[in-house]
Amino acid sequence: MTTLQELPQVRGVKNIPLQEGFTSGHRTCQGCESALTMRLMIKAAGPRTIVVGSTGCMYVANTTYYSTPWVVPWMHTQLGSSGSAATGTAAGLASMMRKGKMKDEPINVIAFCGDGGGVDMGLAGISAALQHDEYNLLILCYDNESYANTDIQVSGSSPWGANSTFSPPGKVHRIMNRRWKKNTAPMLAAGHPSCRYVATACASYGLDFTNKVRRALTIGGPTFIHVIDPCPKGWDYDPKYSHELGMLAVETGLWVQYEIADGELILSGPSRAIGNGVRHRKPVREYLQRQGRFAHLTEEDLEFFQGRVDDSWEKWWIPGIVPFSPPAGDGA
Ligand SMILES: Cc1ncc(C[n+]2csc(CCOP(=O)(O)OP(=O)(O)O)c2C)c(N)n1
Ligand code: SF4
Ligand SMILES: [Mg+2]
Repeated sequence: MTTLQELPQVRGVKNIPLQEGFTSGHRTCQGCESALTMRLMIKAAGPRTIVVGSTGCMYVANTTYYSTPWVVPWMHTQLGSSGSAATGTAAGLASMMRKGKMKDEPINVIAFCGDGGGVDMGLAGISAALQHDEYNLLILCYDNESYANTDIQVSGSSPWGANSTFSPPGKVHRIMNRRWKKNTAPMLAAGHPSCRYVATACASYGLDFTNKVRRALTIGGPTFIHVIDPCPKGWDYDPKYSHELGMLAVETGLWVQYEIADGELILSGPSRAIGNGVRHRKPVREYLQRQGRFAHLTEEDLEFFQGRVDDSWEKWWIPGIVPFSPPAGDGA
């Protein structure tokens, strides 16, 4: 295993590093939260970092010919291969250092993927990467809840009822996407017992996200962070509201922020306050009705949606996170 960098936790937003690793030169849409996720991710990691990115908006819009915002080594990888690219990069570095072909120094390896690339297509590769506990790496899934780059197709991470180019509401069927969003982070945490760190975050809570990236990069072994990214184009709202929508996703209890470090689950930000009962969840409609992709939802649909979120907080074994029931007592 290669050595790890020292990346202390950042105390206070004013102490987030000023040095940029993701600068001008990208062509993401105005208000693209995924671009902010990239910017904060690399600020947290610092310059001695290799970033590998799978196909999607954060590849295509960031690597227009002869122009890129990345000022760290960056490589594109195939849509479903963030996991294998991360393992390969970490293994390559370890081998070169072992053979004395490059200086033995701590270098962060981060592979990012979209929800299409990670939650759907590349899930097997991510699973394999999380089992290779001899390599230090972070896989970051930026979730804009669609295959955005190819014009907003529904993914396994798209919310129930969302209008997309593959799930347009029609006269016969108003709700075309009837699948509930895949519960990716807990699935990966539960399924990979030797993975030391899995977290969820949102760039609207920049300090929380920054510190999660740093924890992931310093704990050792393969790690995973799932970030929700409001996308003005796919979610259909004025770009100036990305930050607010990210906050609303958390404040309504729809997106739960937590980290699972060495088997210990810790809620963070508003999710912690909600979990501790010191803060009420905002009604989900306050989030849904701000987005054109839900404009066709009826009152009944909104109540259904709210009911599912309520269930996740009131009936799940671990509120908002684990949907099983605890084992029944043996009656003894
Ligand atoms: C194997 C493969 N199938 C399809 C594509 C076409 N494609 C390019 S980007 C993309 C969307 C990826 O969606 P996601 O991973 O969610 O990233 P986003 O575009 O939303 O940022 C698709 C389907 C591809 N590049 N490779
Ligand atoms: S489509 Fe969405 S994710 Fe893609 S660049 Fe635009 S805002 Fe960002
Ligand atoms: Mg996507």
